[in-house]
Amino acid sequence: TITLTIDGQQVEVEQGSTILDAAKKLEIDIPTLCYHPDLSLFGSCRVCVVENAKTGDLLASCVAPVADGMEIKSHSTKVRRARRTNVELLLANHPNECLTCERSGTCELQGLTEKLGINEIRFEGEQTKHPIDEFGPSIKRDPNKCILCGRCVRTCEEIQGVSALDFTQRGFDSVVTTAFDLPQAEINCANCGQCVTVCPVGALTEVSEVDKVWQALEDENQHVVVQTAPSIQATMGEPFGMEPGTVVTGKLATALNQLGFDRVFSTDFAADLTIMEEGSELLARLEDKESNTPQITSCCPGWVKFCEHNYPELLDNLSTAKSPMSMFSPLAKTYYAETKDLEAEDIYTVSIMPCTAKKFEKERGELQDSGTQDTDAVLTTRELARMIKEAGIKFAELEDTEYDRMMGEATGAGTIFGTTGGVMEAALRTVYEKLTDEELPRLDLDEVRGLKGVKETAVEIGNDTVKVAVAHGLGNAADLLDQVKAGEANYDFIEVMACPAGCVGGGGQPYPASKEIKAKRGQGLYNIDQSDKIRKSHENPEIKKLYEDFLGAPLSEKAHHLLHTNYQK
Ligand code: HC1
Ligand code: SF4
Ligand code: SF4
Repeated sequence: TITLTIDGQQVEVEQGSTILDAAKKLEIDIPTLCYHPDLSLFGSCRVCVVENAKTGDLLASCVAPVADGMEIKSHSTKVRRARRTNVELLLANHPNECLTCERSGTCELQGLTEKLGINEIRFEGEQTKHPIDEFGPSIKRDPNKCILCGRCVRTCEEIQGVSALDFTQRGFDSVVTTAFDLPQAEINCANCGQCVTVCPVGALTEVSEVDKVWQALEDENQHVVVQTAPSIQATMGEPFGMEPGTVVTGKLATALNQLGFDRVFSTDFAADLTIMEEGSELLARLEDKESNTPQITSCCPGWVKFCEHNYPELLDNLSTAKSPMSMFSPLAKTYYAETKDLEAEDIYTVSIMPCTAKKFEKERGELQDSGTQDTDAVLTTRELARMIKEAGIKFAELEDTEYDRMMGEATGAGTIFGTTGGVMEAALRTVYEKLTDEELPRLDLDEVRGLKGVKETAVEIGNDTVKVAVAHGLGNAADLLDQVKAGEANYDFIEVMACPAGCVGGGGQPYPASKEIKAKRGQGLYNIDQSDKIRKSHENPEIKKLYEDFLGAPLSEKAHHLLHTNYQK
């Protein structure tokens, strides 16, 4: 170990640690900007500089290694001046749009300006001007706000293995952009929004659909039906100051009613339906030795797009079941519409998702099985929070109410879809009971829980052993699928979620989102499951009724028409 002092306090750390690591151990707060704990070290912004007391040198603490006997000052005059200068230089080339920027209040650059006591910018110069990319349905990129921290570039490359973004090498004009400067919608981008979640400023945001939804809510000719994704129940409290993982299901229902939605339904209900269809498909594949296994989940649009680009040969392995969101919407416009004597066109479907890729999913040409576009608008968790704030609703103080009946009943199985491993666990609960006609002895499948990149287990079902694997984060998924392709791994069923930790870590979730925060959100969903009376999809009474009254049976012709899809090679 190495011993050094910071601000006169002695600390011991492992060799190879950085000064920033040592400061963290002493709970000394050093400001950072380009640094991110999940990414490789970069050391470009020099906001984290500290002073070597013996030499007077300034060191970027996020990259500078510790040395025995080192004496560091974390907030000397020299340090504070350098930090201010570095941030002022960023501000000099940053548009003065804080008042109207969607990151106002969560922007790290704004936070630093306040923290470092910067109240003037001493440098004045020309500002770079780049075109804004807002051509796709999911992600808006404003290079003028980019501060070149490279967190998005590193996330897309190191975590997602996509490498859709990079720096151009043109000095003052240097900027983060896509290959050939193409709109993000025209490249291999998976729309996962992980770049958005790490952007410290407003350079990367979702494409907002808030105005569209306000309009629909005010239109008396539209019957507006909303569905909320599983993970939202454990994250929606965060923008209102509540602890990550706090369960706010009842408050969500109240808030959505107050906003004026005509029916408040749940994507968890449709997640149960996905399990019925996808589980039946798996049973069929397991029985037919000729069929393509492993079966791979298809509910994550980021993953589906990644698969279309990078693993077209595995598309036949994807479950043909649509995602819960995209099963829900055509049912809202047919099954539910019939009970109200409404046509599909009279119904406007909104889904509240933790996800930027769902905005892309809803635009897919094949998802029009109700006769119109099935899902009309997708709002991220953050966008719904903005609407709730704008409406003056005090979310944290709301009373709990219930979701509406018919498509609002959620089981614990549907709820855990929102965290990595949840789809697998939910599926096995149902597949086990369908295959054996016996009650599953242990519901919690701990082997597929937690944040390990790739998880695997084998489950004894009757006389069969079903081998399963779970990957979250596209980089981890690629590692797993390369093994499958090379014949080195042999699974029956694989769950893939594009975002690290699954939807609780989605690109549309509240800022900030560390690993610890994502783990708490996931635990929130497991807590809901644990306390639910019904924890298996096939026991959801509203799902049973849907099959009795409308669909017939899983994989029936009607189910195929409304609930299954195909993929683009
Ligand atoms: Fe998800 Fe899903 S879990 S994909 O992450 O299968 O977005 O939460 O709604 O559709 O149910 C997202 C979450 C969500 C779908 C479900
Ligand atoms: Fe990369 Fe995902 Fe961002 Fe696209 S949305 S640039 S794939 S991190
Ligand atoms: Fe969206 Fe969830 Fe997939 Fe992330 S893991 S892209 S939030 S569906």
